[in-house]
Amino acid sequence: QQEPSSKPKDGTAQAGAPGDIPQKFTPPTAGQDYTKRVVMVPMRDGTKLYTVIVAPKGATNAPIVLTRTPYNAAGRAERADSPSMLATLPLADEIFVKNGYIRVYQDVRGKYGSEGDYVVTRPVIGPLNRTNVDHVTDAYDTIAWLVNKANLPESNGRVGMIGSSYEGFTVVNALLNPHPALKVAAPESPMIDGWMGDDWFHYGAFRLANIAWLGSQTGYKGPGEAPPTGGWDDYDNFREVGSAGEWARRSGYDQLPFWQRMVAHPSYDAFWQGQALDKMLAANPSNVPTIWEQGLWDQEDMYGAITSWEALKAKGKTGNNFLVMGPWRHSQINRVGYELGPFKWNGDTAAQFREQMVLPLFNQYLKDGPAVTLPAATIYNTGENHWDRFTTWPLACQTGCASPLIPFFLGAEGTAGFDRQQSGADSYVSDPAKPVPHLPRPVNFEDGRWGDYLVQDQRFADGRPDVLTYSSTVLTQATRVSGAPIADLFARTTGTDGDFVVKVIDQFPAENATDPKMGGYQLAISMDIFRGRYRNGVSTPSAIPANKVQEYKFRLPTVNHVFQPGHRIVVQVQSSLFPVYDRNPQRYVPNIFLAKKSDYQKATVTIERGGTNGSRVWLPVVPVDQSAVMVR
Ligand code: PG9
Repeated sequence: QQEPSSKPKDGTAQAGAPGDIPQKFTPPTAGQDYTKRVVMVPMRDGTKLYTVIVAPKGATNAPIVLTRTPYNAAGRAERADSPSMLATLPLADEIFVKNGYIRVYQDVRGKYGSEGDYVVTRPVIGPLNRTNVDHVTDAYDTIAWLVNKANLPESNGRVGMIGSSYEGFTVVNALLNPHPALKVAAPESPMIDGWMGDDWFHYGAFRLANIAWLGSQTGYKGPGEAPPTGGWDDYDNFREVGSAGEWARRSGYDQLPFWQRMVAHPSYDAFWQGQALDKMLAANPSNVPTIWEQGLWDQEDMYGAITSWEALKAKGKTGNNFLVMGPWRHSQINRVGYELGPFKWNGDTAAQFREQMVLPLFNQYLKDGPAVTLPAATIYNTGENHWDRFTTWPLACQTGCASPLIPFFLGAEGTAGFDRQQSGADSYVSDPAKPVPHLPRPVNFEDGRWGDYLVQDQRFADGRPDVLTYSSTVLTQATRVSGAPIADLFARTTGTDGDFVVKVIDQFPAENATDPKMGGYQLAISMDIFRGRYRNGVSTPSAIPANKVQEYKFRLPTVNHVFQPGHRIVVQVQSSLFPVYDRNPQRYVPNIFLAKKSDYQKATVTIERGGTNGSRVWLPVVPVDQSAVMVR
């Protein structure tokens, strides 16, 4: 009889033989056109941050583009598992790959592969951050490490930063004390002021839409899911539960420190003021050439890029401070930009931004490319469907612009116009049990409509008994608006608190022979919400005196639009926009997060019109021909 051999000649497995998984498996990378390495970059406090460096194979003297993210650096640096750097990195990086850049993604401290503790949009060192590290120091230390030839011999020692939303927030932090090697920056829809108009509140109205983010993002260090919401219709889900605080309690968000901080700071107090990055930039303006990007229909961060650009401009930063606003939803800038909802644009506007604006600027400062002549503001003209390139912006504003804002008055029987209207008033009952939805129901935040909700045809709301619609006559001439409208309502309510939503709408001609379903479309070109308790100051909430006329004045998102002949200018007013925003109980309570079901009450809201205190929207109306302030 033969002894069993541990080395069978036919290759079949034998008892006691090693398994099919070798100690080490290294697929050849010879065909790969890049190298990818993961390094733990040390910060000044000893914390190491997980950093993915993707470099073209054989690169020398190459510039670096850095993104600091809470969204998984490893995942951000891998669109596809491919030997090609172009396919490996995200679509928005194609401009950099084609131009020989080194691309770096880093996890912010405490998330995914990075050490340390995670603090949501960590405030800068100071009263709100008693440690000796923040995103300013982490960006500084990272850049110092990257430009050290011993660490990254392929680099030319120059760094640009880019990123959208939270990643834009980290770019702006780096500008507060830029490392000398940071030569150019592109904050895209950055989170700048979480209370005034970016992710958490708009003028004090809390954004229920973002609450799930907290669960997935701060419930776990790595990937996580928000707690389940229940039924399909988020309108019902949120309505049945009551306040945002009760929703948080039932879903477990009340265990999360950032949620607890939010509940402790419902007003614009030192907590929010102390982390408003536009104010910090104004106090400490950066000299780094910066291109600010903002979507004109950004459903998440609609506020901060333009206010930051304005803050720097006010400090004399002109030749190196550029604003770009395109016809985009949130972060669409990193994807394709041919269309939004039913609207088709003049080509891939997002690619145009990346290829014709970002790349030349980055090439200039990171590669000694030709000097770029970017205009001060490049803003898509959403009425004429093309880019406008302005040497100055805005064209009309309250003070200091070539043109003043012009009042557009609400009138009788649903009319509106630039002439002062006869005195009168219109009332509606705002019922928290039946809030006005932000989209036709059922509303589900995961159904794919969230990103386009701001371009939704507003006729679904027009005609509701709790929505007032005021229309101009049919325009016989084109009317251009270029700047930020200001809503200015004079209203009384039977309640002691209340919200005001104002929409500026372009209503299309009733008949459209080419695309019949677009006939009569109501496109909101600007809309926002204001919580009435803040009418006397955003940090000083107070009960509204019932049945007394009060003024509610607030800036609306920036527009650059031409209303065409045959269209109408329309304004809508309502008192809820749900469930994007939580409902106002309409009875004054100290903290709406903690409102009880019994606090919610119907209120009759009356909008005053005509006379000296007639409700109006101040529109940035300017002549249509602006060629004198445009570059081609
Ligand atoms: N808008 C998202 C966000 C930023 C900052 C805080 C919370 C959420 C984002 O897209 O990153």
